[in-house]
Amino acid sequence: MNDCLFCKIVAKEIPAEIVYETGRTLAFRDINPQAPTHVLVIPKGHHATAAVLADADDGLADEVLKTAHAVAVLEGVADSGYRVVFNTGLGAGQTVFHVHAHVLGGRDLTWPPG
Ligand code: IU
Repeated sequence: MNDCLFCKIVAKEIPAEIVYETGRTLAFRDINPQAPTHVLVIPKGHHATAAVLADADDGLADEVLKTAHAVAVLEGVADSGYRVVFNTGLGAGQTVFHVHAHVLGGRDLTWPPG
């Protein structure tokens, strides 16, 4: 049995507010938003981290990035500026091990991140 939370969102076993979808990616609102726009973009297939996704070498990482940009356009933050973040590994704060890009925007974003 697959206990991955985000796989369950893909399977519609757990509800999420989906904002955009392609054949191989899904974008839904983060339940604990850190900015007016905070959307998570995932590949529908399970890959634990951005590193694993990068190694998959099948164009899926491209598709995730294109979906992130499409979300920024849909959310109206593409022109003002937005951030795409992959927390990768425990030390970087990754808590859900189904790779996801955080798309953040709608407010001034400071640098460096915490
Ligand atoms: P992280 O990069 O792995 O730390 O991000 C996980 C995100 O998943 C975090 O921002 C959570 O608020 C978010 N999230 C969610 O949107 N829905 C959930 O059911 C759970 C976590 I658990």
